[in-house]
Amino acid sequence: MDFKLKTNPIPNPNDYGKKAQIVDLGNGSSVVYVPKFLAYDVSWEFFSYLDNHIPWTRPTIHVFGRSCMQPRDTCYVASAGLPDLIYSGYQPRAYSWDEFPPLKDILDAVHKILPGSMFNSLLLNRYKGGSDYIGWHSDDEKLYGSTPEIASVSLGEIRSGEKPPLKRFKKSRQDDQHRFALKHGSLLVMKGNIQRDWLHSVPKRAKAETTRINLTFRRVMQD
Ligand SMILES: O=C(O)CCC(=O)C(=O)O
Repeated sequence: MDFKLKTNPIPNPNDYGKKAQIVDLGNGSSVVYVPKFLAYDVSWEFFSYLDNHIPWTRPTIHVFGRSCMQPRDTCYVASAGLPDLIYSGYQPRAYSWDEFPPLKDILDAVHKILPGSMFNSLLLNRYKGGSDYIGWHSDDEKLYGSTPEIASVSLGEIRSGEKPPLKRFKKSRQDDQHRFALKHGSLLVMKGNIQRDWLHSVPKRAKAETTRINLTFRRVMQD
């Protein structure tokens, strides 16, 4: 019987057809960043559609035994028949892809650049200014399996005079952190063991005034 190694989990930048940055975080975790995933003008069209048509809500969540308002707007879209998503004691209503056709166009583009991915759910986040944020966390819900691939598309103006919004990855020590500037129209993919071994966050930014929208595509496992 012959054996061969499975495909190396660290991808090749050429596979993405566009300029990609690939960061190997070790132990089977990696991040792929494609700064110009969607064209600039098209990205603004998507931004404007989503800003105006998505039924954004700002739910109450429960974290560390306390109730608080989630510090960003959110909406959940998923294919029919999937197990419910519940996070921080909150179960979002699952909207259908058919209600927001442009989301299907973005999903198609994501599937094209990530062959083999079969995303069936999407969490949308809208950060209306610098005090909106998401704290350190990992997307380690059982729903997504043990090594989920998660594709994150960012839309929104890069604030003038400021650094762009950041996604940070942290393991345990302060010096073991990676920081990514998430540009308008960019794609960031989290792969392998990253949800098991790393945390990520989008921190507050004191002077930020403009809105940023982020879409995270995930695959919910079915029995
Ligand atoms: O806005 C982002 O880039 C991150 C969103 C995120 O981490 C999440 O929804 O779990």
